[in-house]
Amino acid sequence: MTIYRSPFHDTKLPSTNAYTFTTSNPNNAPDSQVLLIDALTKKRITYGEWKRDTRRFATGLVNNGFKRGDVVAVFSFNQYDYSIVVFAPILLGGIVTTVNSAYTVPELIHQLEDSGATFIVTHPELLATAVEAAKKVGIPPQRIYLFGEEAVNGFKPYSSIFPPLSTPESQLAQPVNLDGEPAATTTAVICYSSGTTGKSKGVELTHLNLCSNAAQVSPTDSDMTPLQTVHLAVLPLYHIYGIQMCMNVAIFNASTTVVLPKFNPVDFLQAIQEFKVQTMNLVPPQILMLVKAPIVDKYDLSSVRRITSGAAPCPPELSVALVQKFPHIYFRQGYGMSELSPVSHAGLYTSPVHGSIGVVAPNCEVRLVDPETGMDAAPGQSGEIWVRGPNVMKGYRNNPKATAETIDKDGFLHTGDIATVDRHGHFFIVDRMKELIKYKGFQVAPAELEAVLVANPEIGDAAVIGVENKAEATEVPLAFVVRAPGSTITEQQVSDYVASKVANHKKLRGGVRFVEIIPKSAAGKILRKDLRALVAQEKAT
Ligand code: 4UW
Repeated sequence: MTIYRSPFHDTKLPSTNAYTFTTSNPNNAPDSQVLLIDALTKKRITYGEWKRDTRRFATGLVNNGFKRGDVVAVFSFNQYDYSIVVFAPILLGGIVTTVNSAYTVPELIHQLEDSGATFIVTHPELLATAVEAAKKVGIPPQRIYLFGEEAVNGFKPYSSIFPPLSTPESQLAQPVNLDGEPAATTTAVICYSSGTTGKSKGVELTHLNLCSNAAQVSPTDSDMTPLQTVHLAVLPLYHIYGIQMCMNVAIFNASTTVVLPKFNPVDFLQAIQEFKVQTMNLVPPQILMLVKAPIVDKYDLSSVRRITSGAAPCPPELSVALVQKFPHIYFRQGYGMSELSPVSHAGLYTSPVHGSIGVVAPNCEVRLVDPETGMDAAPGQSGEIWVRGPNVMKGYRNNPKATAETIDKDGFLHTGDIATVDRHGHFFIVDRMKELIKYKGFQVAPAELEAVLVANPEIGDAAVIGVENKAEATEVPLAFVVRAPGSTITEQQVSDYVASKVANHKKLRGGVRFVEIIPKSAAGKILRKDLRALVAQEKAT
């Protein structure tokens, strides 16, 4: 059996409470250093204030009935103080589940129910959705708190449950001691992912998972510059890429993080220029914008030193164009998956290999396995990436079957991604065998859209696949639809129907095609590869 390992030495695994680890401050941020800046309002929070307010919120939660193991759902687009809300339950030995802010009521209900959330922190703009979903799952209104400083319709800011500022530190909640084994068994975060198949599932990540992955990424990060940088958090903080890179790792690395509530080119470029941003984690469509959009030339981006791309493939032509246009920028790709906390591979800024997702992260063991034979892929051939390491999730919440289908008895997690590796250990993703579609880095689960489609009485059967949209450097979902007998439903009606039921990023941007029959295997599984082949064939002719 061939196992690929990191060119870096294994790192010591920090088996402790993730709050304790993140604030252990190995990079010496003084309490007076600014930790967070709201890019739009310019409000700031220092390291000292962040630690104090995280403990004040934790204290407030306990005073309102929060117990160890309880779950807080955070349902918001980016807020500069988002990490305070995330780390308060974590320090108490509780759990945070971060929710996509575009979710509709049914999508939110699913996550609240499945995670077992009993508290919600949301934004006034999303309050109506949160209240409706909370009612359905029995979360009382007094356990719904808001970001911001204003009460809305009787719902109060989360800071309203803080004890007074004069409260002595000794009376604020302390991080629960999880040193050793408890860090490996105690869930800290549940993020939602469809994994390799089916609908969205709760990925349980432990304190050890989160701490380990930050420690694993660190050596690949620090190969060139000091860690303390001005970092831009433009990725959604509810996604694992944002949770780890823009919060956990950024705090651990003593960065100052500028937080952008939502991505739009003007605010993004303005924030880089104004705050002299040095490091950013991005997704490929944002790289495309930096390369192509004329507006970029109006801004001074000379402060930027490092850009990482991940969550979806970044074609080599795109990253080459980026570094040609901005020669002062070092670029690398990383590769991750919610179930891997998330990073298993990262490139090195100083020796970029365009098109590669990088080398194996320390403490990870990787196999490339031929999906047909279950044996090691022959040298030079592609295979499915299997990963074993301290960053592999505890499992899917309430779903031992899906867990067993994803993590084998030897502890390897089967990613569903197909890759090759060169003789220097650089990995290249060449295909995806799982069902997942990535729209601008956001997950779209075909099974979920298919369930929405077939719930419409005008639709007899349906299948969804991802197709490439080169102009936007992303995949988009395309639906194949069989009309129900007698139905005259149109493409537009199908698109509008789906758009009314799901979050914006799941819309059928790849279009709708009517077919007579959906190709299926004898076992009734949709033969997506046949549909993909059909699209490829049409493209070729
Ligand atoms: N190239 C091709 C890539 C790549 C990719 C991911 O939504 P999830 O579960 O998770 C993520 C996490 C991404 C991530 C986090 C932290 C980090 O540093 C980093 O590198 C910079 C990336 O996306 O989706 C997982 C799936 O997304 C695809 C792949 O199919 C994977 O299984 N994916 N990164 N560089 N595809």
